[in-house]
Amino acid sequence: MTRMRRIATEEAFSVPEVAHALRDIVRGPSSSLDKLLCRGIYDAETDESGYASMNFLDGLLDVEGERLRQMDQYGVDMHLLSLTAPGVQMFDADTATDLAALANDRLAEVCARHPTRFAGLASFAPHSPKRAAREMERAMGPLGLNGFIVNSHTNGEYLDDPKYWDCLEAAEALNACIYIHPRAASDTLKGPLQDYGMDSAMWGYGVEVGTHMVRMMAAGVFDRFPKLKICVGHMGEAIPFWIWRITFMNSRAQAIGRAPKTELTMAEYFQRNFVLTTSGVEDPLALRYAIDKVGIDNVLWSIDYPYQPMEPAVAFMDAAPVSESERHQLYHGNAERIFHIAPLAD
Ligand code: 1DF
Ligand code: MN
Repeated sequence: MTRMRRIATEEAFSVPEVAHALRDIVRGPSSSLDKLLCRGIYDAETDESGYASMNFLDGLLDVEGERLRQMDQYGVDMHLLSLTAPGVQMFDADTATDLAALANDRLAEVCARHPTRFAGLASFAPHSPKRAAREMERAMGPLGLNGFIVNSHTNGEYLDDPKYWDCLEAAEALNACIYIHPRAASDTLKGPLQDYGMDSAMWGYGVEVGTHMVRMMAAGVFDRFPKLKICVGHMGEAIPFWIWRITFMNSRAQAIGRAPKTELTMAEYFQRNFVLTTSGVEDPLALRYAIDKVGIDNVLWSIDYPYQPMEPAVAFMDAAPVSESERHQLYHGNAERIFHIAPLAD
């Protein structure tokens, strides 16, 4: 008897070139809320958030050292790596396009060196959508990567905006899932999220990505791209809990002309077009609820390393109140299907 394969699906990394470019951004004039956290990670001397003391940068830049050692120690077979938030979306479109390609090259190299230990989600620059679509084809073709990552808004705009639809069209055509990961709330959303440490993972990230998801569903994006798959972390960014009310209120808004007509209900889009991962929500009741709400085929395990420690994420899923066949799907079956990861030979 071998133990169950464990594939973690929201695992962050970076490369020195992107880290340096983010340090330049935090020293520049931008007033974006992402600067708070990015200072803590990339420019420790100017940190005002306290993040610097967590020393995330070492964990992000390391893939084949300490990370792999911990994966061995805790029985984590594979990390599905993605360039950490905010990815390339704070850079101008040309820089973002170049750095996405560079990060994707590095990612493909590390996956090729360790084909059973690492898979990867490719970055792209939404603000140059035509070039992004070509990079997406390169990533799923010659680079052999496994899907895409985008860090929510780009310059305060969301993927319901048709200017980004080349990217959605490419993902759908490639049968490749887009993981919408958080970044700090856009300038137009950030106001009351800036105090008490609420800006990032405690609350702001979920507000940002949940808003993004509802915008896409309510805009009818999935009528245009019915086969598009979107993955979100953090047990669905609270949407599983809200979806009944979102559905009810959206149908009312449609009836009185406040929302566009859509072919399906919000609940139907959520069921058909979204999958979710457990990152950073190690609550057995929330897991059970999410599975019962969206179906066992649509929930995947993740750690969110290095922002969350590996050992408790494994302990959580080992002990979760699910059947053994459900645990198989959570730990690897769904990840293999959604992210084109070869199953292990029996
Ligand atoms: C944090 C959390 C940072 C997540 C992240 O990337 C991140 C954090 C900069 O705790 O500040 O990916 N997360 O996904 O929850
Ligand atoms: Mn994360």
